Amino acid sequence: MKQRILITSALPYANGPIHFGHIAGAYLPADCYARFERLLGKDVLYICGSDEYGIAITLSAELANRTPQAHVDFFHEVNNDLFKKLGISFDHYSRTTWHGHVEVVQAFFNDLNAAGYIEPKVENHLFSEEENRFLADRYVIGICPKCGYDKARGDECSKCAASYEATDLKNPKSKLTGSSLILKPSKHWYLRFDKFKDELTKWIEKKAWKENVVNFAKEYIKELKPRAITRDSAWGVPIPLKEAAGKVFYVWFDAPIGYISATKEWAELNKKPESWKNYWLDPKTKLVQFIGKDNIPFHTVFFPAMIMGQKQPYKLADEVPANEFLMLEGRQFSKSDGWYIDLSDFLQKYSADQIRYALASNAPENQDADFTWKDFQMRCNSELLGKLGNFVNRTLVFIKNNLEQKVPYKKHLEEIDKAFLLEISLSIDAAKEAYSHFKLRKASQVLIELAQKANIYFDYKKPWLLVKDHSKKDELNTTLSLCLDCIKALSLIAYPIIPKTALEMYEMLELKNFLEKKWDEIKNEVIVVGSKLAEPKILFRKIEDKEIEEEILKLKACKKEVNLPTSSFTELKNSIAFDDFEKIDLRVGQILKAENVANSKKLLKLEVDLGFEKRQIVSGIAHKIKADTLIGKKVIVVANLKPAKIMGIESQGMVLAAGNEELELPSIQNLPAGTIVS
Ligand code: B3M
Ligand code: ZN
Repeated sequence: MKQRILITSALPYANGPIHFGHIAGAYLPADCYARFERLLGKDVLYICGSDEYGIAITLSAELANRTPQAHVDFFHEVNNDLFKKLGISFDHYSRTTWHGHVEVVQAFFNDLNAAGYIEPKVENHLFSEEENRFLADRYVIGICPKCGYDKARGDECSKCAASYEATDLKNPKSKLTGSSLILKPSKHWYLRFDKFKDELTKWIEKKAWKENVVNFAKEYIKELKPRAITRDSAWGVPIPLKEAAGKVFYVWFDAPIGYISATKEWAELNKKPESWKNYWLDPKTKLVQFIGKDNIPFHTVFFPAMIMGQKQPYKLADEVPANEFLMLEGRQFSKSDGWYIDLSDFLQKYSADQIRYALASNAPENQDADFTWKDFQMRCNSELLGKLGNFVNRTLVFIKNNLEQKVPYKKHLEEIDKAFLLEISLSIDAAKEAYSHFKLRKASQVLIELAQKANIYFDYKKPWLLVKDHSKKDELNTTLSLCLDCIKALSLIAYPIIPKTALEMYEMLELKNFLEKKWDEIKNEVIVVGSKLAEPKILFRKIEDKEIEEEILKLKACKKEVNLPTSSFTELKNSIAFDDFEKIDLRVGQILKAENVANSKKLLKLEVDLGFEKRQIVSGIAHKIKADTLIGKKVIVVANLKPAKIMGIESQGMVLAAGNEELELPSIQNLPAGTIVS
């Protein structure tokens, strides 16, 4: 029987259009993997859908002046359409507002409850008497308990970056109406994640996943606490308890169950309502869950724990290939700051395959990556067009002009021909290996290197000279025959990443039914000598400098500069004596290394040279500055701060920085590390 592979991509919130960052993180890698495994002849089911509940949705809907339903209806379509245009080959794209989702979520809760994993607890929450509802932290603003900033958000302060509970804010107000809030007790249901600690630890122990994924999960498991899985809201899956009227499940409880309900919907639409069980209940199925790094704890800890508490033997993830983040020209994508690229606009000017290749070849697999317009242009022009497109075109045009457009024959193979054939075969195997381990950078590299080697072979053989010498007819035919074999190999290797182009290449060889064949079949397929080839087509268009310059200007023009109104300057703290200041030992430090802390949008782990010793410093600036721009910089370090642990990582000091939305590090460039700053 065919091996079954169930592939999922994180369910994107239906509150805005997806951007390159999402695509590079969870959709393109999953799609390439799904296409690859289908080519191997596996029974692949690739499932996704919109995440439509939760505070992120209701708040965004209220700000857009729409009902949550109208809001998710709108963005579900927007994203579904973008995925189609990008060629993401979901077998089903569902949504968590699908009616069948409720039953699955409630059954999960009932099982956990019956097994003693759920506990209710009454606590004070912020309540708006004017709106007659409890407000989740994202709905609340107030005075920061730490720095006094008066427009601090309910969960964190955008000025001093403090993080706290909404109930800690001074003078909390509703973000939408400005009404004052009171504390009111409310009952919520907690899932005892702590009870799964041992089982989770044993399970994760055996996983050979990416290091950052395993480490992050392990850290998380160490400090597992009960967590509230219910919210006061009218938008969500209702709790199946009488006393929980007016409450719904927390979105991170219902969303991962969405993978299962989406599969059920797929099965129903296929008129085989029980067939979802082949994927979710059969231990032989391989479950591969593609996500961005910010979703790691939910997929490696919370959802697995929820499954462990079920009576049904649902599959736990076999692979969680989480990716790091993709930045845009050195900064995080942010629609609200105007720092983003409109995807539907983009897809009118550039092809899906161009962006798929650009993102795959620069995939944020082991560290954050940066999308820049210049890099995009380089990859499209010099790699796709200059290497791949050029080789395919010169070969086919040559055969058209000189060999009546017919497939040439092979005669005697010289050493160089044999070497080229071996290269083709090894490249196919290397690509197979790369795809099976989710390595898109590697697969892209194999593709372009093979195209480059093919160009070198073509140039070395000089068919334009061979054609002039009748005694070289066999060599001419052999050379071009090998070039056609190479085009076929390139189409096979390219298919998962640039499927449309790959099929065009394959069909230009007048070969048919690529999608009905398997990887090895295509690898070994013989192109029939003497058969007529199809018309050569241009595969890629050149992207002009002018276009790229315009894109860069447009991006910079959209960027919103954030200036703080004078009224929001924080009051000065009480004066201190000079002696107090003298206690702080400030030194020049040179940053040697800077890397993002797995699973944190904000934290950077720095290695700083203080002249007399090296320090590890964890700094909450990752969301505002790119790690590699810091390397080599000399900054000011509080060198005698007591070491502290931040997300389990020891920080031995502090780097001075100033910033709100933008961030700057005061620096001293001409003095050696270790110099005293006073
Ligand atoms: N919607 C968060 C996100 O888009 C969330 C993922 C759900 S996966 C079950 O990053
Ligand atoms: Zn603050």
